Amino acid sequence: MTTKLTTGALGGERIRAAHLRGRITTAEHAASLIAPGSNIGMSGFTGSGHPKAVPLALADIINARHAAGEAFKVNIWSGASTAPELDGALAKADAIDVRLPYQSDPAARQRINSGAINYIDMHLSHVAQHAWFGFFGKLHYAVIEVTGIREDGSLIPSTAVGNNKTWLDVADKVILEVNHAQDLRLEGMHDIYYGTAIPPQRKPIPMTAPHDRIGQPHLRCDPGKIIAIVETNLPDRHTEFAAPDATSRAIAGHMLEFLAHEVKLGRLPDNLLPLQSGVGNVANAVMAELENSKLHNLTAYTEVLQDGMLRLLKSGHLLSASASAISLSEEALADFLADMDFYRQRIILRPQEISNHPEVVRRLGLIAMNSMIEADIYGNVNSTHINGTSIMNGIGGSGDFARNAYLNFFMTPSTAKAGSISCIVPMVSHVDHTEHDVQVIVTEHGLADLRGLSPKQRAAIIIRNCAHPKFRPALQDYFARALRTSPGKHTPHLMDEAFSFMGDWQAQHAPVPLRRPDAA
Ligand code: 0RQ
Repeated sequence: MTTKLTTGALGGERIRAAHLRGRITTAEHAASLIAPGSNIGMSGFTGSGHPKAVPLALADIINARHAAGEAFKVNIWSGASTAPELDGALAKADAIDVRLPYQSDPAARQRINSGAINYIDMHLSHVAQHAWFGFFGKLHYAVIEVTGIREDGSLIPSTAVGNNKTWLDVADKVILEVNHAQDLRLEGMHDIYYGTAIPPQRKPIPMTAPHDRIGQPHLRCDPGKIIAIVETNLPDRHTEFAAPDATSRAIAGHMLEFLAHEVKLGRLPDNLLPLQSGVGNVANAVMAELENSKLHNLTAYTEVLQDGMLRLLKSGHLLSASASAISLSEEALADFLADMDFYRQRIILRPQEISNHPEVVRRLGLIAMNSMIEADIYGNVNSTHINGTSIMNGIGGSGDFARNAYLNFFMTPSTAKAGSISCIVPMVSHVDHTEHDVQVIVTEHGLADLRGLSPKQRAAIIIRNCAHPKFRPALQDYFARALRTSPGKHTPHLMDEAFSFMGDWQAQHAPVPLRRPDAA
């Protein structure tokens, strides 16, 4: 893998602070300053705003050290997922010991599931405060991508804010990547709030509407901590979305019908409440359906803006969008750059401790919409694990939003792996969102509104409305037998069958198993 990505000839004009120009160097030199065993706070959130040259150079150094028989690993903290040149390169170099709080990289996932990486999968709103509390130990380095450095040394953030504010504040030493590929017109789009404190000094966060600006547009950084500045000219990772299909459109259709009904009942205003949308194709399809709806004057308070949200801003359905990052396909990025002045008036990018803050989420009353891997008949949701032992990505912000939202949806196609696995199961193999947090479950077959229902009432409606018809009889049979023979009748289960679904019944009747043992 090459690290010759910094041109060294980018001219330094984005480093307007004359007193910092002397620290401009190459990615190779900057990476060589990082010691083995270090805790490194990287910028980056959903493939945007991550450092793109120093991590690659570090992977090269570590590969060389490993080849020479030396041990060299580092601990990587980030905002959320990064990209092949960060998580991918370092994972392939077997360079990561501890990784937190979220990843979605295939190489990192493979090393986590083989046991090589110690992955700490965390609620994204917890990360900054746990760093201030000292729960993770000392942060030795912050490696942060920025769009530019101003005359006074303050930093123009790039396409993601994530935990940058915290990493810059708590790190001993700072390496900056100034990325010329990030548009300078991003300046002013960010709102960095410096009013957070640790208990018992905390004060309320002064935000009462999703578009409120409560901070400043720039990041501060103690110049004494900056040990290297590297110039790059490299793009973010672009996420391409599948066009909405019949399944994702059906899921979106059920949700919109439900929301319209809530408006009719007077439980939601005509323009709903601020929307939070998770990642992935289904979430994107829901946004696309909103575009075809009669809903207007919507707002968004979410953690990442994907193509669908941008289109909703353009079409006028959405008035404003607050997030921690912008993560776009190439096509959507072209539109974003072409119409930057329009988007600048409507988009605010914040630190993730604010975009995901339970206090703000509860006060604004969000409508949270997140994808899941599977749900069980009682409404427990698994967002992260395959077969209970292997991680997919991580909980990300889904817990921050779901537990504190006004209304939450968890959505999935009813089956996975070409219809061979049911995403509605007797008992989830891992719980991320408990039955106490989950309000509405949606598949292409229908929607289960779990509010105000007991476990047994929930089971009946989840099986009837959400399970795929070919798995429904097996689930109904399980539930009926559990009702008869379970020692406890509050949450009836057949504990010896719940995971190996479904014993004798399956051998005799089930066309296909609900959970395939080799699914990965
Ligand atoms: O595997 O890629 O090998 O085919 O899981 O599933 O259907 O492509 O769905 O891309 O929307 O991701 C929950 C993972 C859904 C995602 C999850 C397999 C399936 C496929 C992906 P393959 P799809 P999506 C915002 C909020 C957690 C965090 C969150 C996620 C792969 O949305 O990571 O919501 N969310 N954060 O085949 C076995 C099942 C399965 C299954 C799916 N029941 N059994 N495999 N798969 N269901 C983001 C942030 O916070 C940053």
